[in-house]
Amino acid sequence: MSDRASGRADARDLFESGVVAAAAGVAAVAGSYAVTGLTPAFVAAPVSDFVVASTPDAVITWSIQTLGDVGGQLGFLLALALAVGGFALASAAGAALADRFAVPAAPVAAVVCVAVALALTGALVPALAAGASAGVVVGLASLGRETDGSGSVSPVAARRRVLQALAGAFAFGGVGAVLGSRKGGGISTDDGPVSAGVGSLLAEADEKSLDVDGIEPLVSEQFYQVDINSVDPTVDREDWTLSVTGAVEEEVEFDYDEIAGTTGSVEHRFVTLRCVGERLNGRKMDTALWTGVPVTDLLDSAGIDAGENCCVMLRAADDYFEEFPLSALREGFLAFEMNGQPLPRGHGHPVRALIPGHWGEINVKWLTEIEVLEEEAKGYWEKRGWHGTGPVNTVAKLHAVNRLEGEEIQVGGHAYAGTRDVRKVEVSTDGGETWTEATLSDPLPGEDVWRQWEYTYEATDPHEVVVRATDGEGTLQPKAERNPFPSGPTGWVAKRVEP
Ligand SMILES: Nc1nc2c(c(=O)[nH]1)N[C@H]1C(S)=C(S)[C@@H](COP(=O)(O)O)O[C@H]1N2
Ligand SMILES: [Mo]
Repeated sequence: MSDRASGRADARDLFESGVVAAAAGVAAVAGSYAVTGLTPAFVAAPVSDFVVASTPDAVITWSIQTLGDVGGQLGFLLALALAVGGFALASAAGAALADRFAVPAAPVAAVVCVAVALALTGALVPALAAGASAGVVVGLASLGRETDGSGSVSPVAARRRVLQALAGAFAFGGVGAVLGSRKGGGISTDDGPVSAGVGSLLAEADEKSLDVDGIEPLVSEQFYQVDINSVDPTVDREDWTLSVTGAVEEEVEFDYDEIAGTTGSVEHRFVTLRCVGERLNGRKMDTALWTGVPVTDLLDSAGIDAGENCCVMLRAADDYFEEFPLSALREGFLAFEMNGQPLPRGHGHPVRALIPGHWGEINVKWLTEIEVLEEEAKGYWEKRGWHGTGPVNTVAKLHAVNRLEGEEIQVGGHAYAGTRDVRKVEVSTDGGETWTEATLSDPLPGEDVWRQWEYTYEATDPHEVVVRATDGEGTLQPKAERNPFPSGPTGWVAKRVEP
């Protein structure tokens, strides 16, 4: 064989091996996902944590403000790609090793992939699935591996190897995606029956909801979700504990039954949450009916002298932590049900904190520890420059513009001012020159609940609609426009309407 020809054959070998390795990488990630779904045992989960941890804070802040949820999705795609690349390298290394010792490539590639997966997640069964899937793809590809006598694979056989490997990757990818997407992390999301107390409160919310197309009812149908990680922790109710530590007379620990079983103090509360990082007219503001217990009793049993302690640090199973005043926690609530169902995994199963009137970020999910502090410290987001531990800003959102009969136009949305409540919402249909009061939904029981607003008028020419809320203390929502970073968006929502 000429040098040129053998050079070409080498290049072809390299290309083939690359494709086979990439296919094995896809199969490994898919095989793991098939067993784990989107849980921490999925091989891409630690890779995703690593991507988040290595992204500069300024990039994350920029992404939150300009890309919104898409930023997190892009980050997770990057993590998936890195995981596929990592397992491609692992199976290529396995194949090279096998080649050197003249043993079959598939089992060696499988073993190397199992080792890598184990090192990433520590979970044996998904690691075995990742390794087996990669091994099968490498094995499929070597079925076509006859050589042409010179040590090189013939072009036809090479093409067959590549096609077999790709077919394997597609098959594993497809089956893995389907199987994995059915796993919910062990917490059932089926709607079971709700207690009588919850049922009548939900019915009340339904009745009080305004009849406006295009806005959420008073109890949200789709509750937003914000997490520091792409993959939520899976915390078992039976294994979960909550400890009260730090500057206390005696550290105490509670298990789930001790929290949820204290039937005497169980309450249902309507509570609205809003994320400090959302856009002014964004959708990260929602309301649910939560069932739980007041925090004060737990604090009292640990013995805290409120006078001497400034604040608390709440810690969670996803390594999230937020600090805020002890006085705010004293008003707080530990929720274990949402709209009459066990707290869903994405919202903090089994127990989360709800702190009245404050930005969403201190409403810590998957809560594991309440540490009482004598000196102030910074939480996860405050270390990154945010100021999101305080009370929410007042806002009126404009989410619906409906054309009714004739020249009638209906606009509507939600207004929220935390524990200050909403006194009125005003609408201008001439760009802010004149204002009219909108109809507000009747208040729901609770101290930290949004309202809906609605306004119907007639118009034939294009115009600008502006809305603004006034809180229960009589303070008008500030007009000055500010970005979400660092302490939440401000301004009045305005929208051009063309009848
Ligand atoms: N453990 C934990 N708690 C958390 C978060 C988190 O990433 N981890 N995100 C916080 C933020 S920024 C917000 S806005 C709310 C959102 O709650 P939700 O996802 O139930 O809507 O949860 C807060 N609690
Ligand atoms: Mo948030």
